[in-house]
Amino acid sequence: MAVETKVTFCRICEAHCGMVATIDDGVVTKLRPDRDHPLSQGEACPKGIAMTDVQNDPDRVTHPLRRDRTTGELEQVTWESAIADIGARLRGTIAAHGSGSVGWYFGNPGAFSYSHALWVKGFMEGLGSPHYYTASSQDVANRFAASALLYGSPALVPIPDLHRTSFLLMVGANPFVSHGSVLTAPKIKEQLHGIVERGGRVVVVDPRHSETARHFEHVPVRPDTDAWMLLSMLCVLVEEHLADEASLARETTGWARVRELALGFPPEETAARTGVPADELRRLARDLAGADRAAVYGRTGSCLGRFGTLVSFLLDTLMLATGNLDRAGGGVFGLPAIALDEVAQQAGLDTYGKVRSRLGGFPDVLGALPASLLAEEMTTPGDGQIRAFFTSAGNPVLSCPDGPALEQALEGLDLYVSLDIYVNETNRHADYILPSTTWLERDDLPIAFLGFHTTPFVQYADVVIAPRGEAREEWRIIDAIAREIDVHPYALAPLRGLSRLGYRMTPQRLVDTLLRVGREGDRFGLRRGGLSLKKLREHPHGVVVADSIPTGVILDRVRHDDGKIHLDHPALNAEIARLRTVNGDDEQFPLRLIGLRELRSHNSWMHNAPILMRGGREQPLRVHPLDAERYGLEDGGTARLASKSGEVEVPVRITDEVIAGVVALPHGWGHQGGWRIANAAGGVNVNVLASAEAGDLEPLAGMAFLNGIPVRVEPVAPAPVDRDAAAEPVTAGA
Ligand SMILES: Nc1nc2c(c(=O)[nH]1)N[C@H]1C(S)=C(S)[C@@H](COP(=O)(O)OP(=O)(O)OC[C@H]3O[C@@H](n4cnc5c(=O)[nH]c(N)nc54)[C@H](O)[C@@H]3O)O[C@H]1N2
Ligand SMILES: Nc1nc2c(c(=O)[nH]1)N[C@H]1C(S)=C(S)[C@@H](COP(=O)(O)OP(=O)(O)OC[C@H]3O[C@@H](n4cnc5c(=O)[nH]c(N)nc54)[C@H](O)[C@@H]3O)O[C@H]1N2
Ligand code: SF4
Ligand SMILES: [Mo]
Repeated sequence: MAVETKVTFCRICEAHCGMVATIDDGVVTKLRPDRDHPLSQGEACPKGIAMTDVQNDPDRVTHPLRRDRTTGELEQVTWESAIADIGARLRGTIAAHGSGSVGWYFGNPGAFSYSHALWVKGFMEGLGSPHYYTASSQDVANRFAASALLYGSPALVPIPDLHRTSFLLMVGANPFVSHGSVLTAPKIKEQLHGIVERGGRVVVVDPRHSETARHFEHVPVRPDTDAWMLLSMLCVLVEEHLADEASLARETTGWARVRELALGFPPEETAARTGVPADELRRLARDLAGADRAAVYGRTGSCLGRFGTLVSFLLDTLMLATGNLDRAGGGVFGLPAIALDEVAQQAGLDTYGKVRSRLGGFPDVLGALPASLLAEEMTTPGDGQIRAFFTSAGNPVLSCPDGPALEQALEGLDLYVSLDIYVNETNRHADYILPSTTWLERDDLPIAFLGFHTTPFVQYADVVIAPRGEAREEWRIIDAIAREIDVHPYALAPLRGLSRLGYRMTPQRLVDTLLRVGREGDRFGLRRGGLSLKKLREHPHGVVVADSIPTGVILDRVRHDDGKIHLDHPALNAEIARLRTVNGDDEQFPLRLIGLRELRSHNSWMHNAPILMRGGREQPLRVHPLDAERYGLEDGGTARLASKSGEVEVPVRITDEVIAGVVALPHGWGHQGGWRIANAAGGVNVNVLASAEAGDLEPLAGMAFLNGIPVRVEPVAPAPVDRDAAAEPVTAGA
């Protein structure tokens, strides 16, 4: 067969870089950055290039596997027998315990497939079970919750207008490594440097001198203290009469209350907790207020503490109070070709607190409940106990608090089915692992991310290569299971109706329709030059829809009845009051543990790619020299790291990139799945140190507390003598 190339785009992270795949004799042999992509222009990162390793990985699951519960052995079975048995067992569980006994955890890579995302949501809506969980309760749910409170819709989220801003305040994000999140901005390094080149500033608030902070101004902050810092900045704006009172009066209600509360947090009083000197913070607040066009942006570092919803609310409130929300160069609201916020509203899916979790009473955020509670939901008897469970593109044993408890709970289920491309630490407990597609094996139009593009853009990718082995697209697997139990897997009620009459929508037809009736759509021929899938196919490198995001739109888009942005919320005010009750120091656990993302890791699923694992990678704990000395740790030695929830042993790297009092360790390590290279790489599951107790979750979005966990360290072994031997590279098949 001839060698051919196909244009596509990477769907590992949110940058969605353009790629060109080389296919030789039915195998993807190479991925290179697409020079003709209008936004990424020939840039990509090591993970995108390494996707060929995942695509062709000998450890990939390419046939349906059934696990014998007594021996633990996995055996290959046919699709027909797998689907039939899953159907029969689900029917049994539902007949005995109702459809509310079925749960689904939908992991991060699932969000990078429109068809997978739509069909899981559709399946759960069709089934009518509230047990829908996603990675968002470990990631971003509180950002959406804050939007629900502020704007009346969880789906209205401002992004920093990178092209036009002259001052970017970045709180807890590291785009030099992550490449941006809740923000789609390929070549983001260039975009950030561009701000400074235009005479502007980028200020990075982070407990670690991160890869991003190293290039810009860095404000070291103690973990989990952003709420105090941001309230102090608001306090300065109020005290020094710097707030844009006119826009606040025009656009918001409730500012008076926030004003009054913020005055209770002068920088002089919060400095001891945040570690940011009062005069420095005052200057920062003045500079933000005085900047021409300022944007305030937070990401996981702002979401994974104990006050994430409040922090997200404060980030936007700072933009509002400085007159920068919904303004060029400030925080702007994308206008995507498919407006998910509108579709979600029409379908009644833009929910916050529509249902509450059975345990803990947490509000749903966009329909999802706190995944930290999964183990307890499976083991706590009563109506609504989870007895049948699915994971797709997820690995909650490594990504959520207290994986060991979840592993145990999974073993007690009537049925557990996973849709994945690997045997991972979670689905090794499944009854069935159903081989699924990689993004090279399915078409896509990334509807979840269109609204986060700093340059409005849309691209459709066709299938690059047929699924390996017997792998199937996730939506087809879901559809097959749904048919077995007579569920119509559509989130939109009219489609469920049509399905009952025998018409089953496909994802492609659905997304084409949404595109054509959307803002840029061709209205089925009524609008010449408008978009449709057919049209997008004629532009394989994608279509830039506009040069920049329109502003002055938010008051038309807020969903509150009075058409204003709401700042006064009893729930948030209670969070502000709760700040007074939490103790800064813990004698037993004097250090704070934060996470870390690495260029050559992607959460838990790329540690089996030989290219990325070259050079004997390990997962060291980053410790400041002062702490190393105080606790007797040596560089290259081993430390026992303990929290109230668990403990692990890790190698030590002494570095002043973390501030004193803070230790950092990446998540997604500690493999015990079917991936040989990843298993051999060693490392630990950092999330055994996180708490899955309901009382430890953030109350307004049920998010896990993963950054700023109180811990202690102690040495367990001296440094190995021969460090070169310890750094032997791990090779394929080891
Ligand atoms: N290479 C790579 N890229 C990725 C991923 C990956 O695993 N690897 N994962 C992807 C995913 S799923 C996501 S959600 C995004 C995340 O994207 P980002 O949020 O940009 O990435 P992180 O590296 O987690 O950055 C969080 C930063 O917050 C800091 N931080 C920790 N605690 C606090 C705190 O209490 N306050 C403040 N102010 N800062 C704090 C950390 O030191 C870190 O530098 O990245 C995506 N991109
Ligand atoms: N301590 C700590 N914990 C964290 C975080 C942190 O910063 N610190 N970050 C959190 C965040 S932001 C996130 S998003 C979560 C991620 O947590 P999860 O979404 O639970 O897990 P992933 O590591 O992304 O694992 C994804 C699984 O999907 C599979 N997969 C990959 N591609 C595909 C595909 O195309 N189809 C299918 N069917 N399967 C696929 C992989 O084989 C892997 O098993 O982790 C969270 N956990
Ligand atoms: S930054 Fe890397 S992982 Fe993210 S989309 Fe681009 S190539 Fe893929
Ligand atoms: Mo994430």
